[in-house]
Amino acid sequence: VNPTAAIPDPLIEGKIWPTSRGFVDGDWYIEEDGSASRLAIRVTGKLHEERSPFQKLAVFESSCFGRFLTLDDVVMFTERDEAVYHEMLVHVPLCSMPEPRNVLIIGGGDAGCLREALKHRSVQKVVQVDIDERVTRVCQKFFPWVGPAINDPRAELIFADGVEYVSKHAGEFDVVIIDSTDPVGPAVGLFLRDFYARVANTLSEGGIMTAQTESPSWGAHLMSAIYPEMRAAFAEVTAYIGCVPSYPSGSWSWAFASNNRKPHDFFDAERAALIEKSCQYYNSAIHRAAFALPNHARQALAGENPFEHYDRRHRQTVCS
Ligand code: AG3
Repeated sequence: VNPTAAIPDPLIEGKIWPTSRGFVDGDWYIEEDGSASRLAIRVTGKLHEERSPFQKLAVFESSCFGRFLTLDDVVMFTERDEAVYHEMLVHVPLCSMPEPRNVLIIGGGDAGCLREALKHRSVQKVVQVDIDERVTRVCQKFFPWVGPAINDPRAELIFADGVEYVSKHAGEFDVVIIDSTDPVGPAVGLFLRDFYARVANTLSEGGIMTAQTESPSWGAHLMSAIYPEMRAAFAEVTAYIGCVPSYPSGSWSWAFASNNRKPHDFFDAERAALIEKSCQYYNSAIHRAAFALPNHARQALAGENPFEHYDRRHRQTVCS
């Protein structure tokens, strides 16, 4: 008898194990991951909460992480370490090509990626397509970078379904950045081969897609499901990693995918040296080093879950 047989395919069924889910307990915001572990942030208050047509939004205040945004009770970013995530998602692809001009961001309503992309002088247009306008409006009120970024003349904000948008803009973008939530519920579509094939289609010759792809340690089961989907649509797919302390396990991964460019084919060291002056995390050495992957991450990229033994044991304990 295979006790895990009843567990549906995580990505296709949209039922991921484990899922992150947060709640407030006294002074603590607690995010529980698949009933296996918890991340806790001491909060000093809740600044905002609302339900948009798409999701629940909340903004908390904390002394140590600053303000943070949650969507459907999952931490999207904290002021303390959002720069790590956004810099890595944006500067790695942009510094990997000579003159990036047109950039597309799918998701990213908080304008963190937008802010970073606008740092590149060759960039003429950044289109941000988030389905939920309320994310941008709420972030505009609580986070200082949003106003300047969305008012930049090179920024174009579209509030619509990213999947539909990429279906209609073939060959228009040098870089496409997927700044999504976790692969649960409505976001699952942003992790499937159909979507990636459409993204590949929006890229210009030599174009690059980057995407957030969960934790290589705690989310290895997710990575092992995501990367084969990506490889179905792109010739070159690899991952790079970094440290985002407020995400589950703290170690995080992003995908680098292209049909005709590999990570180290080109690196604009001069531009990186300029950009890194305004960065919290990104620099030339990090750019190169981030592609060095531990063996368990290589395994996940190949579609295997290196921690399957623990995950299965936990599923048996919690799901039965
Ligand atoms: N995107 C969400 C990354 C996933 C975080 N997952 C989690 N905490 N379980 C962040 C959007 C920021 N622009």
